[in-house]
Amino acid sequence: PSHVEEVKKLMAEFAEHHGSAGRRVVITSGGTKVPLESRTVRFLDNFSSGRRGASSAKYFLDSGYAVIFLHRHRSLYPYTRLYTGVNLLDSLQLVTGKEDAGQILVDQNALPNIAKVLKRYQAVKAAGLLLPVEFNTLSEYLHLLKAAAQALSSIGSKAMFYLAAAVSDFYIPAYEMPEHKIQSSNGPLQIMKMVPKMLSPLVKDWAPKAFVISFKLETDPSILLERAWRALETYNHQTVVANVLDTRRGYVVVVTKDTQQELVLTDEEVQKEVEIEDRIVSNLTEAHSEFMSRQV
Ligand code: 9Z3
Repeated sequence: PSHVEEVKKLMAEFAEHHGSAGRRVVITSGGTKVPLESRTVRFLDNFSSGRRGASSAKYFLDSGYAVIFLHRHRSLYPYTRLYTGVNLLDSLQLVTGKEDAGQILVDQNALPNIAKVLKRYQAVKAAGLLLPVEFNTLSEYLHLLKAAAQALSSIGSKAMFYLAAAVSDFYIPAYEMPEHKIQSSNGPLQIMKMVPKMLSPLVKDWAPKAFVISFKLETDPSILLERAWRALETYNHQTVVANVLDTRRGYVVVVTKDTQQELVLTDEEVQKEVEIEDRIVSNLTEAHSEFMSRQV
């Protein structure tokens, strides 16, 4: 991607700025886009609103982690995600009196908890604890993930990778990609290749000491755990968080080689707007502590 060099610099600064003491997490979030033509009219997209990643970022920040937030352009973003349903202009009012001219009033009923959220957001920003990096395409995602892993390689086991982005399994290699819009008169499309799995080089080469968590998404619950185990066996990383599309907001299974733990929200918790990411993040930060203590 054209901005990869610039992003590498920011990531290196981010890694240095926080010294070797603190823990960092790279959160990936949102779906990747795979173009079908180099002058793209059509593309294949993976579903993800980005809520899992954006919400988790907040809980990691609350737990003292610094966060690289590698997310799909325009997917949900930490803190501001709480106001995505709000029309910003409807919640502002221009003061027209002579002395106050130019001032703007905020309707705090339209933006619930805005003062508290703004305070936290500004503190996180001022301390440089959140580095947002955007991707659109699968290829951008892969290059930027590699860059993040390399930037954090110096902090070893203090780095966590929380791979919640929905990543395409299929792509078209650049050398096979047509330049112009594919014509339907040429018949059905049979052009996709399998994406080489980036989890292998991430675990083996780019960040061999880091604590790595991947997410497994299925729509058929009966194959979920078997797929999670297979991923752990294939890639040899620490944890898979398994979820089913329809129930992902209230139920996940945290799977390791020797354990599997269900995290479930009760109806009462859902009503109180408890978020499952709160549970996932506290489970994983604890596991990360244990992982770090075993490395020394
Ligand atoms: C997930 O499973 C995430 O939990 C969701 C979150 C994408 C379901 P939302 O963003 O949804 O809150 O709307 N992410 C991983 C999906 C994925 O592509 N996993 C790959 C796979 O299942 C492995 S890396 O093969």
